[in-house]
Amino acid sequence: MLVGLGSGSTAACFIDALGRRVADGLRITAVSSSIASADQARALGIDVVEQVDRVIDLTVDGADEIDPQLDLVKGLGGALLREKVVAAASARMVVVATEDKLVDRLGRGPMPVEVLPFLWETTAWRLDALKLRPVRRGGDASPFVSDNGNFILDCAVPRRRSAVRLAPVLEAIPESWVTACS
Ligand code: A5P
Repeated sequence: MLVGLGSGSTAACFIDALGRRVADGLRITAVSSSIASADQARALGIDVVEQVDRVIDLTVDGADEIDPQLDLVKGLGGALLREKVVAAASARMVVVATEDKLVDRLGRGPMPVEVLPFLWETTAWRLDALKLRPVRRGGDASPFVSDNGNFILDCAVPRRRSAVRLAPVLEAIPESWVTACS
């Protein structure tokens, strides 16, 4: 199988378990959604590739929020863009999460939006105009930089707005990616 690896503490547990199976002789190839997960997997003897020539069979990842429709917010670990690319390239995705991730509506916590550093402030203005109160992760002193070299703007979903309906609005902004998705 070609297996997609998620990112974050829950995905790390899965990678550990997968590493034990590989040590027992399981033969799989993996694609990772972050450098941290790739490093962890390789240290466990898992073959990790960066290019694929077919659909990923199964991806296992965590989530930050899960609503009753199984829509998710992801990205508090900062790996949202690659997570979304890996998920979209997968035939099947399994989300592993503890009960505290279940919410009535998305937006209990921040909704991360990954943006290009180039003109990032203009992107922040657009998010601000949508009343999402974007805050650059890490602040001015030490901004968080993703594996893709991008910044993350943590947004607040207004109480009466739907994060799911906001997702396509955000994706229409040329410089941003978001992972509030079905
Ligand atoms: C990483 O960018 C995130 O999407 C994680 O998958 C998500 O935050 C879940 O992380 P934990 O398992 O650490 O809660």
